[in-house]
Amino acid sequence: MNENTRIREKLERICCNNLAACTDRQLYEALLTLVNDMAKEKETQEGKKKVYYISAEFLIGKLLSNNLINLGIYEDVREILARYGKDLARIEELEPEPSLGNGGLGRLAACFLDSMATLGMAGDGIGLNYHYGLFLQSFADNLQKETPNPWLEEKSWLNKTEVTYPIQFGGFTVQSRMYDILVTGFENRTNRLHLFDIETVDEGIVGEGISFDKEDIVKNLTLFLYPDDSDDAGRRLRGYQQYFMVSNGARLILDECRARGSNLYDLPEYAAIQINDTHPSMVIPELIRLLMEEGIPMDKAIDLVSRTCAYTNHTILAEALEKWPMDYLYQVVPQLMPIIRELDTRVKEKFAGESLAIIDKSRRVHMANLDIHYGYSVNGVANLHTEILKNNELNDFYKIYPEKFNNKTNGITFRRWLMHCNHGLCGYLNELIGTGWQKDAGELTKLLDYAKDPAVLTKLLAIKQENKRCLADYLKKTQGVEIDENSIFDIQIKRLHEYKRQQLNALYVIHKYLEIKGGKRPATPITVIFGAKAAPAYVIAKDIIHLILCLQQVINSDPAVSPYLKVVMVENYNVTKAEKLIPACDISEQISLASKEASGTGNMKFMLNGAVTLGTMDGANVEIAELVGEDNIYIFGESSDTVIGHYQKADYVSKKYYEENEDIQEAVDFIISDELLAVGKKENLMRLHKELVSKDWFMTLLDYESYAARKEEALADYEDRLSWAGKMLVNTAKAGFFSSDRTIAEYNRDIWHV
Ligand code: 26Q
Repeated sequence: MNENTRIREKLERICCNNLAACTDRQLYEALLTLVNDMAKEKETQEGKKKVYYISAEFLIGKLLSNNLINLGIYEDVREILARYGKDLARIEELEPEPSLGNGGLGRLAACFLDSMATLGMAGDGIGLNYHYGLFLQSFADNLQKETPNPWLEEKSWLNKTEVTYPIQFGGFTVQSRMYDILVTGFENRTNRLHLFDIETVDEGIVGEGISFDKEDIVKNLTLFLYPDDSDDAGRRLRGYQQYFMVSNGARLILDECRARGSNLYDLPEYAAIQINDTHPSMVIPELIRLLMEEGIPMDKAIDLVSRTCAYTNHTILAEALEKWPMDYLYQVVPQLMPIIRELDTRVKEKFAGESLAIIDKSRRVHMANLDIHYGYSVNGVANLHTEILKNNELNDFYKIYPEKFNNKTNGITFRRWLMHCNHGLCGYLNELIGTGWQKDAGELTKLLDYAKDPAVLTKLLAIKQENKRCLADYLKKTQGVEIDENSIFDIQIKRLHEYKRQQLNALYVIHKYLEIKGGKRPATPITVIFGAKAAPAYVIAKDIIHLILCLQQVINSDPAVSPYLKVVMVENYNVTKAEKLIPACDISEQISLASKEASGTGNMKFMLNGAVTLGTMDGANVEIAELVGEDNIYIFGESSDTVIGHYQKADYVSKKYYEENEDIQEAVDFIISDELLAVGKKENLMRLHKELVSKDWFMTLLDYESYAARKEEALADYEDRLSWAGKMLVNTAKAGFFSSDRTIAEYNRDIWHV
């Protein structure tokens, strides 16, 4: 019996031998069962050691299609369904997206799970089962509105387990339960993502928008994923969430290690725990506490934990480095405080510097410092980022623990970010260079043999064109906006943050608008697409969204301009939308202020799909630039050294740039022009204008001139389509380095050793 027949019979059995009569919903649920059954067959016997990737976020996105691909049955299933007149793509649309992450850090965790399973490593994820993922974003009156984003259904990817633990907080105890999502590797083993929850969560306490009673921990503990910049009232809840996550995780890890034969004194031989930013850092004192409960002396417990835990840093933004006030911790997790104090005392006995302390003079616990002292590895997520950590932010630590520091440049899974999202390009690559690249991404360089082949270049352009047509259709269908599929698609999609500088892009849009109104039309029309959510409490970020939405309204309804320039702000940007946007992109905007974007991973996804980067020498852009060479990327802006110098000397004055450059002044002042005020809110636009002219902490105006000049160059180069296609080809060909399979192999080689 061949594979296709076997799968058809299985699916028929699940559908009670009536596949033909099934609705799409029934088929979706049947496919959940099929995938789960087949995935379970690949849960192989474990070796001794296992990786535990603990993270407050796993931005997994929809799973159906990826699981079918990884199990090697995508084509079979599509074809079987088609025989019955069913459309797999339509069925996929029924799947709700689990948005269990804010952005890069959460998506990275999801890519890593895919790669660990694909490489055949025993590596599980540990996190929380948020009932509502990152808020749903809608636009009204050119403003962002937030509503809850449910994803749990009667039948979902979650498998309820029998694992439960009593988790003690200051003053009360809750009973947890573990739910598992199976993680399929590409033609390899299955691992698990363990998500902990409590049964008392009450979705009924949600009020207006995404508001809810933040004090009622028993009802709200896993209700919401925390957006990254929230109000003070929610901080304590975040503390409860973090402890709940790590206490469950620590117990599970110890139970599993014992079951695999550990006597706990050999813990580092059985587990490697990767701490994804500081959100899970309480796992260190919690593990020490649990080991001591087992009768292990404190010195030994500290030693064991310090050889088991490793820490990844994802940011140098001071406001994102977690510092917990001791008073909070005494309230939330009093049982950890004696341990944290002892860990701090030991540090203070050994090292004098205040910057190295775990507990500072304001009685705040520095979670990163805890990780660095009591973990065995500290890694940054791109070369430049790691160098900045070593030489600047964490220099005092680097001096005492040079051997702990290492770099692991981020990566992305090519299963989702090429095979699943770009069937056209994937199919053509298979034809041209074979399928070896799917297992060994380095083989994409075989494409370089065709760098000057007009037939290949023409085909790449045709694939891009088709993806642009699909995106135009999708945006028409979902948002009612019409865009010209023959225009240049210039895309910036990522969280809204001042350091990522969506405002810089918006200023250029204004400049272009005024230029076109003045009679200077671009050779090819331009469509500037944004997608971004702003943290609900981040005022300026929301003002920037307001500006973009106002520009969209003014520009798109101006008949003299809109044939040549359009602005689209995609509503509710998420993983599913990224999968449609990225394959259709011509110009990838990666324009953060140098030194601020630790790595970026969207930059890699665009590159892989044949977009050309317009970016600063920041994060992984630096490595992209080295790989593709200067002819195949548009770099602009001041270097990280210069920027860091400005911060150190506090000598950046945005007003100077505003006053001395007419283009800048004209664009900035347009924010508070009559035209924009007619469609926007005076308060928001005035505030943003003032911010740019009198503060501009992330130095937007510093780089405006070089940004505009570089973008003009890219737009001009686009006119020579074959030469542009050559750049596309080189970008795809050199993207192999950014496979998360490579990243995970490096983590294993240097840190985990499983
Ligand atoms: C911290 C304190 C209190 C509340 C929330 C937070 C918080 C939440 C989320 C802090 C940071 C985050 C997320 C950070 C993040 O996504 N960082 C990104 O990580 C990517 C993967 O390494 C990098 O590519 C990006 O450059 C980095 O910005």
